[in-house]
Amino acid sequence: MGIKHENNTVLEKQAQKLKPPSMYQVVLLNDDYTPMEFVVAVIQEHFNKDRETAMQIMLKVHVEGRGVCGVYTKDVALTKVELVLTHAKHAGHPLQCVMEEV
Ligand code: TYC
Repeated sequence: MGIKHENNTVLEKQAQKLKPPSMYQVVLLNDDYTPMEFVVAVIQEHFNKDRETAMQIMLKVHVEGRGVCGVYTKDVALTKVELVLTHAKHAGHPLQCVMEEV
């Protein structure tokens, strides 16, 4: 197109490389054993939600089987999943958490 600057070629190549990162939603799964209060605390602590929002997400998971807690870049989502699973395991609860590309 009509860009006349002598650096035009370099600028175009840089612009073409700048794709937004793939995003991943972190999803909590329901089970019959993890206490509701523990799930609410996990959502508050790991996904930076207030108590009311955390309660809504927990109840959605309880009723529908799954619920999105947040959407992050791949490395952040993976870290969230690992931290939640470690937290649940140490507390002796079977809570499951997965990530899915949006
Ligand atoms: N279903 C659990 C119960 O009745 C509560 C629960 C909610 C468990 C959300 C997991 O991701 C979950 N105690």
